[in-house]
Amino acid sequence: MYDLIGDIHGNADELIRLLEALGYEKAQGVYRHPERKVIFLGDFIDRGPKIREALEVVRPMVEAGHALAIMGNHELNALAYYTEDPEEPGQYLRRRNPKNDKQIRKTVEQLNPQELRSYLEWCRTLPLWLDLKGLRVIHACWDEVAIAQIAAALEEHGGVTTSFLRSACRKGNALFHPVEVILKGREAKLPDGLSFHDSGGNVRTEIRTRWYLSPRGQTYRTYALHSEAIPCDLTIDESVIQAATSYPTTAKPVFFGHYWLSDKRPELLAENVACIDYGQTRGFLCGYRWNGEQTLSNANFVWVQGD
Ligand SMILES: [Mn+2]
Repeated sequence: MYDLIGDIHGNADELIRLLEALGYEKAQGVYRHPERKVIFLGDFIDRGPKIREALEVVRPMVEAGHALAIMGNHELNALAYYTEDPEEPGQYLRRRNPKNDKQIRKTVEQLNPQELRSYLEWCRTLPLWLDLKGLRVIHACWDEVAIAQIAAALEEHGGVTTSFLRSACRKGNALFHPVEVILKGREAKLPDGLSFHDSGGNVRTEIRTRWYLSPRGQTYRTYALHSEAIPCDLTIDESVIQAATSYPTTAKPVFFGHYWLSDKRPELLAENVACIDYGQTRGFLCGYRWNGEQTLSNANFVWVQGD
């Protein structure tokens, strides 16, 4: 059975405390449990103070078979940031600009070039989702159409190659939208003229949606994952409804991270939908102890709080 662990972002101390709280012990340099495995939900790097130490826990667990891991948007971004665009020599698939430089800065500061290279090659091998017996795991959004497109492309490109990354990183290319959806979630534009400030202080005109729900009959505020910030009680526009999908209540449970649902006690989003990313920059790291149940339970969240 599996223990799911949300976005670590270089918070190795919290990771070790959470593993220990879940009964994992270090032996021959690798955390392990006699009966269980971890599934890491991606976003291991950037932001936090102990990125190397976090990777030194996660990667050996995966390589020794004590854990599975999927890719987060920060891993894909890092790969693209260091992959030169074959069509535009001297340019990288992820643009070098102040915003993108800032996102990866802590990782670049904390890892030496050899470590970074080795880590990126490992990242390239990570799956973008897992569809296992009894559960599904993805970084941000389970979307059948996007997943089918990406699966076909992985086959065609032979994995997360430079050509795959190029298609995923350039607006207008075939993989841009599907990869955005699964790694960053679905968004919906607010009615004209409306905007809000996100938790980072950025002005936003799009909401991050509760993609697992049907938007029919909802307002922008109720359909948003971070609803407290949304200044709009208008009913969701028909164009958003037409483009939306939802996650069937009868489908296998799905686990994801990414959303940084801070300031509250971890809580299921639906009986078969669990986000386990709760604002770890303040030292909060969340997990879910899964024992095969198809109806998830709030009692199975496990978390540690930083100092
Ligand atoms: Mn993320």
